[in-house]
Amino acid sequence: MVNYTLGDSGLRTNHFYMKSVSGEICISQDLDYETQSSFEFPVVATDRGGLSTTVMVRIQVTDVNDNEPIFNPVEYNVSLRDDIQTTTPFAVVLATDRDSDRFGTISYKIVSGKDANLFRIDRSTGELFVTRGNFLTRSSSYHINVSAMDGGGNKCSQDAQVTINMINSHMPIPLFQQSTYSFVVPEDVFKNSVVGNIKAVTSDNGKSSTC
Ligand SMILES: [Ca+2]
Ligand SMILES: [Ca+2]
Repeated sequence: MVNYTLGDSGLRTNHFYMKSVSGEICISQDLDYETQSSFEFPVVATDRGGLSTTVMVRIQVTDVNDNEPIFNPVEYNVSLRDDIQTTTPFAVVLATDRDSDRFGTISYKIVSGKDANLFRIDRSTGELFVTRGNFLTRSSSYHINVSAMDGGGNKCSQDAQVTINMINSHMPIPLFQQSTYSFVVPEDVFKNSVVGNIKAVTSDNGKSSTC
């Protein structure tokens, strides 16, 4: 007769227990691939005489599609010049999904909105485009909803809402002086301290001014 027990690190996982007579390893706590995808621990077999031997057991958890895509942010407010090209993305929506591989691969789709046919979306990148050149504005703003679905068919429970505000291409718009800004800040900085300064420039009547 042999008695089976979990070794030290096996006891620490709390996810498994051992049936001491049969040698069956059983689940004692919910598994979550996204938190821990594999376990490794020793199992000790001891005979009646007190002699024992140890073997390492490795358990691989496989992923299931238990997460849906989530938009972050859910609301987008973008400005669109009426001279935008059909090949230039004017905004990007972003959803994430904690699952791996195809269960976490997202495809985007415009699902509703007045005048939704004026816009298209790259289903894999989430980039938004206009569907025709010389984008003549009949309205000062548009609203579309975008849905996200993963490769296993799970849909986001909340669609992204995109508000598109039209800008006359003849009107100057402010431009940042740099395309990116990086700042370094110590972790013990006091509240209300200035982290950095960003500046945009606009051109009014041919003159430049900061704003
Ligand atoms: Ca998923
Ligand atoms: Ca999963």
